[in-house]
Formats: sequence, C-alpha cells, structure tokens
Amino acid sequence: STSRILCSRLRERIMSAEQAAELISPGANVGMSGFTGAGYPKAVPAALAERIRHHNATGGKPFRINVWTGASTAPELDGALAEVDGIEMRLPFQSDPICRGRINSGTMEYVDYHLSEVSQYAWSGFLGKMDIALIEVAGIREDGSLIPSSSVGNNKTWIEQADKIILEVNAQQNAKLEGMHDIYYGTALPPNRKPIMLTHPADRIGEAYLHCPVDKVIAVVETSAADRNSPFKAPDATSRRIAEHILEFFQREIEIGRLPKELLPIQSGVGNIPNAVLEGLDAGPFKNLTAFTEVIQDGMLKMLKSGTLGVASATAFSLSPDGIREFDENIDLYRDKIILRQQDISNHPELARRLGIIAMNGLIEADLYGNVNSTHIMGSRMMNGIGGSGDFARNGYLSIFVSPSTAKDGAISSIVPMVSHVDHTEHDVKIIVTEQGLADLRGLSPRQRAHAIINNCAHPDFRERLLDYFNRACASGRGMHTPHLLDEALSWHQRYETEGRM
Ligand code: 0RQ
Repeated sequence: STSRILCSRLRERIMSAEQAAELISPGANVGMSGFTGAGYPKAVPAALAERIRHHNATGGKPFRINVWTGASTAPELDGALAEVDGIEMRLPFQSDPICRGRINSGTMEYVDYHLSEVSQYAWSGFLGKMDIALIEVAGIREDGSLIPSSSVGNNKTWIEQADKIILEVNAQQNAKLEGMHDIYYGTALPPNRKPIMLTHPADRIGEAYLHCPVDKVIAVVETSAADRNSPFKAPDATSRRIAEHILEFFQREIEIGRLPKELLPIQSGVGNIPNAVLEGLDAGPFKNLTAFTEVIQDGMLKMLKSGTLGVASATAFSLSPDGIREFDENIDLYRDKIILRQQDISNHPELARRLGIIAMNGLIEADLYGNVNSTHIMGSRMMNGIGGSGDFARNGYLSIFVSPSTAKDGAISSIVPMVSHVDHTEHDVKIIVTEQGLADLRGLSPRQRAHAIINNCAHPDFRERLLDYFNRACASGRGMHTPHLLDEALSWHQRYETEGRM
C-alpha cells in the first residue's frame, strides 16, 4: 500500500509490474533480492517472464538475462524465468527444480560461489557490470532509505553497484521488521580493509536501513504476497538418530571441557535433518544458546521462544507457512532476539573464526578420508549449490556434516571410496554423522579416518565392501597416505549409473 512509500519523489515512480519489466533489457545483469525463499521480488520477475515468453514466441534473438541473487528464491522468480528459458547465467545459489533441470541439460550457465564472497566479487568487478537491481523491501522512508524485507542477502551491494534500481514494496511483509536489520557500511576492498568489530552474535555494528540513491530508482512496484516456502517434514527416525548422535557429542565435549555449556554460536543449514537437530537441542538441557548463521528456520523460532536460544543472527528467514504465521503473531517477542545482516557479514570468515561457530550442514556423499561433496549427484549433476556451507565449515570451530547413510531407498551409499566432486576437503571436515553414528575425525590421519568413517557412519550393507576396498588399496603398494585404487575409486558411481545400484 502507498502508505509504505513515504518518499514523495519515489511515490512518483510507482508503476505496474508489467511497466517495470519493460525497463529490463535483454542481456542485462540483474541483481535480485532473495535468500532461501525470503524477501525475493514477487511481481516483476513474473511480468518479465511473460514478456520474454511473448518475445521468444515471435522469433528473433532470444531474450535472456543474467540473474544474480543472495541465494535461492522461489517459483515466482527462478521457476518463472527458467521456465521461459529467460536466464543465460545464474549465480550464486539456486534450489529450483526447473532451474536445476536447465543447468543439468546445459541450457543455463551456473556459477556456484561461497555466499560470503559474492559481494566482494561484484565490488572487484570480477562478474562484470550490474545493470539493474530488483529489490523487495518492506517500506520506503521519507528520505528514500529502505526498510529491508525478510532477507538482506546481497541487497546492499546490488543497490550500490547497479546503474538503476527497481523496488518492490511488499505490504505483506510485517511492518515490525523495521529495526531488526543491521546493515554494515564499513566494508572496503583490500588493501583498505579494517577489522569488523563484532565479537558476539548479538552485536549491532551498522544501521537499520539500506541507503538508496533516489536518482537511481527507475520504478517502484507495490506488491502484497507472502514469501513462499515449503513446510518441513516432521523429523523421521533417521533424522532423529542423527540429532541424538550430535547431542551426545555436545554433552561429551562439554564434560571434557572442550565446549562451554552454552556451546558456541551455532550455524545450521536448512532441511529436515538440521531442523531435527534444532528440535533435539530444544528438547535438551540447553539454555541461552546463540546462533550465528545464514537462515532462521522454524526450529530456531521454537528455540527462541523456549529460551533455548537467546539470540540469532542471520541474513534471512526460511520459514514454512506455519513458521511465518508464528513469526507474525509473536513478532514482538522475536524482534529483540533476531538480527538480520547482509550475507557478506552473516557468513564472514573473520567472524566465523572469531566467534568459533559450530557449523552443521548436509552432505550428498563423503569419502573414506573425509572429503565431502555437497553439491553434485554422480559427479556431474548439480543439486543446489555450496551455499554458505564452505564459509562456515572452513572457518568455524567445529564443522559437522550430516546425512542419512544411504539415498534412494538404499541403492546409494553416502559413504563412497572417493567422492565424485569435492566441496569441503578433508582439511575442513571435522565430524561426519549419519544415523549409524558419529565419526570424530579431529587429530586422525587419513587412514585412521577411514576406519572411523567406515565403522561409525557407513550403512551395514556397504560397510564390508568399503573395508575391502580400503584394505586392497593399502596392500596395493602405492601411496600410503590416502591409499586408492585409481581404476576402482569411482566404480561405485559408475555402477549406479549403469545398474541403478552402487
Ligand atoms: O533427493 O528427495 O529427490 O530423493 O538429495 O537429500 O537427504 O533429503 O537431505 O535436504 O538435507 O539435502 C546436501 C543437498 C542435502 C543440502 C544437501 C538426494 C536425496 C534427496 C536431498 P530426493 P536429503 P537435505 C546453508 C548451508 C549445500 C548447501 C548448504 C544442500 C536430496 O544440504 O544443498 O549446505 N547443501 N547450505 O535422495 C544421489 C546421493 C544423495 C542423493 C542425497 N549420494 N546420491 N542423491 N541425495 N544424497 C543454507 C544455504 O546455503 C542457503
């Protein structure tokens, strides 16, 4: 509603989504808001998709744009544009089925970056010039500054870098989001960087609003639609077992004195298993934990409400419809406990290292030596992307990777002789957990790790064959640091591709 647009100069630029979509040219680099289904533009991408569909139906040079975001968005953005083959290049993360199909069929280029690094790449000119920023906000203030929406992502950078800006003002975003954000304007490129003075997840180091040069704004579009996120499945036996192993591990580390009883700031990926771990933490004896993470999912709201979690710092929400309802109804309770930052701060290596975060992320497969693949199916098909997992895994105090021990009804082992793609190297991975158990890899050599991973994490159906591979590799007379049989190392994947079973 117009009441959310208090700047008179920007009120003059109100137009329809269709009119705004006309302002985006073929080949444009477009920086869009959006992070894990939160705070993405809801109207202009769909109008643009319609324009592209129409254009392409009438022939001529295909109309495609390059889409840069914070992370994943939703069907109205990635889905709609991919459907009409309107995306030439996508970065830095997606999880949309139509997008994924295009990436894997080779009809969409995709660059998968660590999420903390994207803005500095843009600043450094590595990605080319940004033409237009298309940003959802919760409101525009009299001076033209912006009340951010349910995610911050790369919006600060896109607004600064783009020649032109289109704003979507979404009246369905809770007006009380105002004041929850902390936008830091102290970043610089080397050699002029200064330390980031944040020493606790609750610290505020910036401002509540996004600066916006009014002259660059070429359109303002009013919308009223909720963020779209799928509900979580209730934790199943597998994810509950994984959560139990992690909780036992935390208890033991506290007893030994390697973790304080409030733990250290937790980072948790999205998905059913991380959500189950959060539920497990909430049911346990913990109080006043902190989170320094990317996304706030349903499990974190519950923990904030119960007091298990005292404060959560993130760059976005990723809530189910029930979660959004809970947040809206009790926003006064959550407002003081949640801080939303831009993703180059929420995921900053300096901060992850200083705070000593406990990183918990999913894996697709891990190998005997602890290398982790989080992105690729059978070495070549993109699933989602690395997201923030690498920002946190390498720089955190503990990096925990979780997965069921098998996939596709037991046809695939998540523990393989050699990963078919590496996202997190053996040097970054400290702990692997499946429903079978937990392998603590700290202080172990590669061959010692192989025993821990096979014995604790592999599914019994695959355990003996893994051990057989390892023993034969050790006996092969080749290198004994990470013994491999090169002609067999990827044979499990090959077998799955040809026979449908590893
Ligand atoms: O596919 O549902 O079609 O069967 O992968 O697997 O077990 O449900 O686990 O939802 O937690 O996803 C690594 C993909 C795990 C995720 C990954 C198939 C499996 C299923 C999903 P189906 P699960 P999850 C913060 C951190 C990278 C980004 C990240 C991810 C589907 O955690 O994207 O960490 N991580 N971000 O069947 C073939 C295997 C498989 C397999 C699983 N070995 N082979 N298929 N699957 N293992 C968030 C952000 O950064 C935004």
